Amino acid sequence: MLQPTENGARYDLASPTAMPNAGGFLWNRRMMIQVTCRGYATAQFMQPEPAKYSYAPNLEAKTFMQPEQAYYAHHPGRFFYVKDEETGELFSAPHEPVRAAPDRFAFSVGRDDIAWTVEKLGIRIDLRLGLPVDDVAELWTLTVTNVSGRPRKVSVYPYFTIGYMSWMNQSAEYRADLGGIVASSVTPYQKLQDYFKNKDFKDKTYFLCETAPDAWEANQGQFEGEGGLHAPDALRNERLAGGDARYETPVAVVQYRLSLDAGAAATRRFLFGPARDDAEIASMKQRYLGAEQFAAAARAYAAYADHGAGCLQVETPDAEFDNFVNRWLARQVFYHGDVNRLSTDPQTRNYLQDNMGMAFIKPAVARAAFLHALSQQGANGAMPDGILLFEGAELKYINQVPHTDHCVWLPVCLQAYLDETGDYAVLDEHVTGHDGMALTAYERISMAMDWLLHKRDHRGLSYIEQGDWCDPMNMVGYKGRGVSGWLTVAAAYALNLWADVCAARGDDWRTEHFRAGALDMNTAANLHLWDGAWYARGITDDDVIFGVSGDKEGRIYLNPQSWAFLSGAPDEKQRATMLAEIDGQLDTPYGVQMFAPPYSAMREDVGRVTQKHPGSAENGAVYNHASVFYIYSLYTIAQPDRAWDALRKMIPGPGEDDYLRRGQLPVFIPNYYRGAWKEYPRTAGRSSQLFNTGTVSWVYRSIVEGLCGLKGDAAGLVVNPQLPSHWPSMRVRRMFRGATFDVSVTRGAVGRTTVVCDGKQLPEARIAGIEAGRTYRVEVTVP
Ligand code: CEZ
Repeated sequence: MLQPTENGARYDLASPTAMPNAGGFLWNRRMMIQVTCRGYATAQFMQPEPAKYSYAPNLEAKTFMQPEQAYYAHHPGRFFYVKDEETGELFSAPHEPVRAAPDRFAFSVGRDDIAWTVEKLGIRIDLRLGLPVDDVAELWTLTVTNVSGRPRKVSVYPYFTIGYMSWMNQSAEYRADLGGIVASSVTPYQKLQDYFKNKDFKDKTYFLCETAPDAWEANQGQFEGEGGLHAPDALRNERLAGGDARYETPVAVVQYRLSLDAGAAATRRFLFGPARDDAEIASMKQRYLGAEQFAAAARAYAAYADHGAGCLQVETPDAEFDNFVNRWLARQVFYHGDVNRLSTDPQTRNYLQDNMGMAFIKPAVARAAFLHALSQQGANGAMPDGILLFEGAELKYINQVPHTDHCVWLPVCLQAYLDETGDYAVLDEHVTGHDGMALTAYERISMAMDWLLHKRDHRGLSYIEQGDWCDPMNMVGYKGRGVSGWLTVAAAYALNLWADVCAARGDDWRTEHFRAGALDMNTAANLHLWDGAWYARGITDDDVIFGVSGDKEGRIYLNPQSWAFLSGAPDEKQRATMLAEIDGQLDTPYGVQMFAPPYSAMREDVGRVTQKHPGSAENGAVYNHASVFYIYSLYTIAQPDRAWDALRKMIPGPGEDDYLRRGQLPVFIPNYYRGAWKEYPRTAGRSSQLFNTGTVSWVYRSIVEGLCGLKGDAAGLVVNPQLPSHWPSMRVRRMFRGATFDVSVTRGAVGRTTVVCDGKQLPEARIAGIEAGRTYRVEVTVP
């Protein structure tokens, strides 16, 4: 049903019904498209805020990307109807809207394209979607092949949703001069100032055909008639009627009437996208629409995607895992770091973590991002809720809700960059902040650490206000008194990391100051939050401790435990009970739940998180971001087996049962899998299908630093692989500071990790004096 092809470079799904919501995504700097195996598509482009060119049939609310999107008959899609002219039989590729059972089906997701092969009625349809690197457009290739062994007459009708563009003005018509259907609209607005903002918008949607069609229809209602989308009236006629849309819902449908000898094939190319005016449409056509142009765009896109290759290739006893890490993981990390989830005001913590991932892919981008984030710091050291990326961008959605954790991510994420590059000079860069002061990055992050120290209550615990890492935990502290257990230990971890940086600079005063602060917070956590076997999640405005053994729901949360491992709050005995409780209460076959049991009803002193459906998102899902914090923390306390177990569960497969349950191809990590494993076993494990997630940068980091144990420090590469105990060996190719390390790790009768580098045994498990351009052969023996 599902298998890797082209040596793992693609994944092919052989059924349109087994995993109906499974899809793939493509992006470039200006746009993103997610397409399902059945042909539904969600696309957006930046102008500079996210906008659409293929709309739903009703007015869509503007919002951020949602998990578990529901698809419905008129959901935007890219469909190709095929009609046998002799019998009138109909099917559509990829699968919607006709839903005829195919004789053969392959949905194939690649790094640079998404493709289908669908066979029915002796006709084979091959489809391929690619994107240009620097423009907003979909490049579609359709090939129709007669595989029936006799001459055939068929009509093929590409159907591209344009949808409800505007309540002010929308229309569409066939434009022979441009060679396709062009829909026009006016982005609806009411405020005068929006006129000036919107007037250069790309309010047209074009569908251009390389080969002039035999007929067309631009009016959705006319096309569909009484038959419905699965059997549209228009397809009963010999030819489409050539209609237009005049303040009616536009669509782009064209017809090719093909006579194909046995074995013969016909290829058609299309360009679909938004434009401001006819001139832009004409120039897009010239730039992209043609066999050579498509080939050139594909080469350019491949070169772009090559930039996201990352710094690691692994060969372990688990081939599917290797394939995911080597082919897909870095791609998803690169997506986040390169386009910031196609938002103009990424949440500060997301921006910093996504760029933490970029430290392994394009460190210069990460560096610039850290400095850019610091330029928006407030005079009191606080970081804003979102980082504005463009002139005129505004804080929207969740960024208008005060969260208290943003400062934490500065040292945490920067550490990965420093370890990867050794570029401590970044700390001496001067950054002019919103406060107008030109301070060094070092001074700014120190200010942020002081802000964390300051924002604490009389017990020394961190205030939460309307949320911390957990966005919807909005009512623990809205009256100004509630505190976050997670943030308290997370801040302690951040302070400890920063104290190390201060120490390396010989800044004794700050080193002492921040170390003492971290110790104070860890002590406060142990005094006020330790519940006997694990740490509480927080204490509410009304002084109710929660995330504790006395709670029926939300009894144990993962984040306070993971970050306590990182902060060093628990002693060995505490660590042992915490791990046992996590195993017993949070672990599931699909990963480790963010907390358990999920809330079944609103808790007004915890907030919106308790209103989400139990087992979805932050309400007790296997929320992969939380789960990977745990994995990362496990590597820091030498728990390789637990870490591996949770890490492996993050990737769908390898068994067919697991794929079906998750409903997702192993080409990305989603933001969550349904939890509530005990309460709602039927839906447990189901993927959210949302590929925007802070998870992936941490997965990459956990694999580089933890599993492979090849982490940089100021002057070299520290070697400490942490294989799960059932692995006898693994190989790693690691690119680091311009050099390449071919590392083979084997288990042996040694007391501690030993390293032989280019034939010489090293005195410690650390490679120093690295020369860029060189390839090192490294043999590591682990106990
Ligand atoms: O967004 C993520 C945030 O982008 O939720 C994480 C948070 O740490 C990330 O920064 C945990 O809360 O507001 C909501 O209820 C949503 O659930 C968002 O918080 C959530 C969505 O998954 C965004 O795609």
